[in-house]
Amino acid sequence: MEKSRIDLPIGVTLDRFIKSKEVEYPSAVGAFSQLLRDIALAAKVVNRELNKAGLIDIMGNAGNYNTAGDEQKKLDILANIRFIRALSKGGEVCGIISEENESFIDLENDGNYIVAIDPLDGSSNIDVNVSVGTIFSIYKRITAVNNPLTDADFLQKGRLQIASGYILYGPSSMLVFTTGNGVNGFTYEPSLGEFVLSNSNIQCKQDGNMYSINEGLSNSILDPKAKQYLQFCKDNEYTARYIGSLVADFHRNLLKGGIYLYPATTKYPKGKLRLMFESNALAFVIEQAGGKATNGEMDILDIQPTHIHFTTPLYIGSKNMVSKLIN
Ligand code: P6P
Repeated sequence: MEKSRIDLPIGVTLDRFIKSKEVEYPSAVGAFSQLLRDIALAAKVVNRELNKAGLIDIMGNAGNYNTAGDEQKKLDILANIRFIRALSKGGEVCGIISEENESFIDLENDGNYIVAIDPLDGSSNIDVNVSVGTIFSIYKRITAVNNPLTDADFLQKGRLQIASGYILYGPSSMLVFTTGNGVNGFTYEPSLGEFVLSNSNIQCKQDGNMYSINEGLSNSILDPKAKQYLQFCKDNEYTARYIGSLVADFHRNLLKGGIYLYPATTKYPKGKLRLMFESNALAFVIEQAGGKATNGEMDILDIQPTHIHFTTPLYIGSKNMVSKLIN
């Protein structure tokens, strides 16, 4: 039976939106709703710290590197702590993987949900006050309750996500997520301390003329399809827009139409972007909004990860633009 879809008015709070979705999914238990609230709470805390980062000593490098070899910023570590603490407290989450942690975290509880998170993506931009983001995926646990978690709980295909989304910390901060029934965007209203529905049922334009790629990589691209498509964009005088923060580039392309490309290169022959912490979450969102996400050979959501820091080439955005690149 078609689920009765409740369309809520712009301006409704995230809490009321989540409550209304519980009504739409009678089988939904409150735990999942509480998990979304926990993510939103951590986002508010990180947003507050980012807004005053220039005034207290939390800018700059932390002096170490994460598993992927990225230099960690102090705010990377701070955001990681905030989200892991928020997700650990509620009891709904039994396991976490983070871009900032080498291996998985087993919270040793009877929670039903697994969370994969990139606590602060694009952090190289923080010190120059450019938008950054948090990216998250939510999966169901595989291992039966009261058993220790295994790699299988975390190495799930993106197609198995039950929810995913991102927080964009920009001129205004937004939470955009899907639970598999469309994509909705909430703008943070600091005076209320609330995320408020601002973009209902977001649909990605099937076509566009904006492309996002690090042009400096042009000569080191390994994928001929990506090289040909890049030339096609230039021959057709498309607009190049590359912020260096995936969440910011993705969000603009989601709302205006466009494509983001990070192909395999001589420096990153398997691709730079992480499947579990960046690509899967955004691929679920873009597909729910009518767009497409691929590694050039297959849909991102169908890739089977072999380790939690698995990387992949990523082409994501307007369906016709991505289809043109791969065909
Ligand atoms: P490059 C940030 O490290 C990130 O993961 C994405 O947010 C961003 O789009 C990309 O890498 C930037 O990579 O090689 O262009 O600096």
